[in-house]
Amino acid sequence: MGLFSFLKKKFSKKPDAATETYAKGMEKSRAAFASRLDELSKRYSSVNQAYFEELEQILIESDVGVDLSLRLIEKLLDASKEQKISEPGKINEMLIDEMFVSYATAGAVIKNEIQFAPEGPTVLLVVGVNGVGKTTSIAKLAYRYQKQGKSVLLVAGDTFRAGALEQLQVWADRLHCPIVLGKPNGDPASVAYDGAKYAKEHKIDLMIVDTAGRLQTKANLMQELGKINRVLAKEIPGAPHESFLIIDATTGQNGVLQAKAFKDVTPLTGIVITKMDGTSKGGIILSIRDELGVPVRFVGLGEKMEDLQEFDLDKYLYGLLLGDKA
Ligand SMILES: Nc1nc2c(ncn2[C@@H]2O[C@H](COP(=O)(O)OP(=O)(O)OP(=O)(O)O)[C@@H](O)[C@H]2O)c(=O)[nH]1
Ligand SMILES: [Mg+2]
Repeated sequence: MGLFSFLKKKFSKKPDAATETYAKGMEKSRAAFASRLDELSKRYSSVNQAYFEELEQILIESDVGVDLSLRLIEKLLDASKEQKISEPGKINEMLIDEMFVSYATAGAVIKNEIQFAPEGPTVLLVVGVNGVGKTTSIAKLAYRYQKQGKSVLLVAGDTFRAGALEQLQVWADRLHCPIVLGKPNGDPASVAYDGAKYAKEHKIDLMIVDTAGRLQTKANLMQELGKINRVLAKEIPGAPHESFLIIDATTGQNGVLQAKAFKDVTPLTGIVITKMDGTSKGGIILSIRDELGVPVRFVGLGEKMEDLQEFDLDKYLYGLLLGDKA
């Protein structure tokens, strides 16, 4: 059974809340990708060179990435020749299957939920450039784990941007969770140190460290994050247990470049892609996985607390391809 029929079957019952969040958050991407695939297959009675060129265009414009797009098209060309398939609908189904395979086989398989340390506080470091949604994603993650019964501490390591401390404070108040603040323009590593002490003393389950998103040179970034990492590791064994890079889906391939730069300066255990609801280029998830091998752990599909969802490939493909049409 092809993936398309598999998805249709899997989601044929009334979708759960998480699936609906995907379907809604990916409306724009679906319009740009699935609708165009549909329209393309209706315009051609059988596939030819021009068909594959148009297909390639759709993939690239959906931010699947040039490399991956070319590889996918090549595979389809081969398969269509070998198996003598000329029906556009069949080729499109094969494309979806190949996209799934490319994701499933690139990089390590990992559970998306934060992996908690067997003992003591678990530390999550959150990094990314300005305005990508670090602070709001932190609030959403805090909310998620509080609901799972964990005690959460927020640590305001962004001492650089005016208003950043206050913004995190507002979230801490709303979520009723403790917060450790540094001084404006203070050393983020010393805030990380204070946070680690607090987390140990108060037996916190999850400590989330916000960092400054200023665009800086690689050397500065490496130095700053390196220092935070060292301080955390010294205070809490194995910390930071998780390091998430936040990427704004609306920045497209630029986000992929940011991810490469961050991966070079600090170890990453996962990626959170925000603002999926604001882009028509939902293919970015596939290209990030293809080019970095770092798993996408969570996806931001809207502004509400519940809109940060654990990444699920089936739900993602459902949102990208079917939505309300299942
Ligand atoms: N629609 C939508 N908006 C989002 C999402 N995630 C974050 N935002 C919005 O993006 C804007 C920036 O978010 P912040 O969390 O302040 O970003 P930041 O990375 O902490 O920014 P700096 O601290 O300036 O580096 C806010 O207006 C958020 O509401 C999402 O998944 N969907
Ligand atoms: Mg912030």
